[in-house]
Amino acid sequence: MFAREHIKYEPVDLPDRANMSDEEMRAAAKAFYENMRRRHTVRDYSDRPVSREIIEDCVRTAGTAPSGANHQPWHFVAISDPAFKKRIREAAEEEERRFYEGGAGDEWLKALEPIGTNDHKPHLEEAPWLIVIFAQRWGQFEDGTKYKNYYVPESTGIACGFLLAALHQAGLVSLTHTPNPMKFLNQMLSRPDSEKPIMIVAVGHPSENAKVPAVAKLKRPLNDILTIAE
Ligand code: IYR
Repeated sequence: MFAREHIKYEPVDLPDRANMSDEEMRAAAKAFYENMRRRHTVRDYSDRPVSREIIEDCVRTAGTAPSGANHQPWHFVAISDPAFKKRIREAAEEEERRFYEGGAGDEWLKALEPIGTNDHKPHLEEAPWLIVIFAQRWGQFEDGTKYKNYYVPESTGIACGFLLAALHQAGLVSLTHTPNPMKFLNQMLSRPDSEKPIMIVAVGHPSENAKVPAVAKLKRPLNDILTIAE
């Protein structure tokens, strides 16, 4: 944790080295791609429960993400309590009704058509876990004095990416949900005003008839997303 006693630079030997051959590296890069391209954003959940221990390990992984000045400007709230999930669903659906009834604007609604989303969010109750990620705009030393955080959107974005990869690696499916606006989550989850809710990640197992939008599987080809200068 960022603390006053850790403010001075102290180099230590790099603790972990991969030490892989070029061939092993090629195989590992391919295997990871083959694994990650099988990650799907899923809205239909079964009632199979997920142990808290798995969620804790996935959040541990998220917490290893790099961050501005290593301040780790994030907090995760993991919810399995059905009453809590119901309240979150109700509040999120209220925001989403305004969004889908026109608040989003025509262009945004058109962009969402192929994804098939609407203001109906049963997955917020059906998924066994919801993980809410908060970004911390500033932190506090033990004596209550404040310090600023840096690159907060980038840092929390990377941590969310790690979380989604960890959940997939654990054999789970997830859905990133961003009700708009999300401020209600501060009050509902008793988080301070210094924190901004970034997203809700629904987590669980897919239902037997789970569907995904066909367009979600179209990924831009490498030559479209990568330029090489060598
Ligand atoms: N927050 C809304 C709308 C939404 C927006 C985007 I951009 C998406 O990729 C998907 C949904 C919702 O969750 O329905």
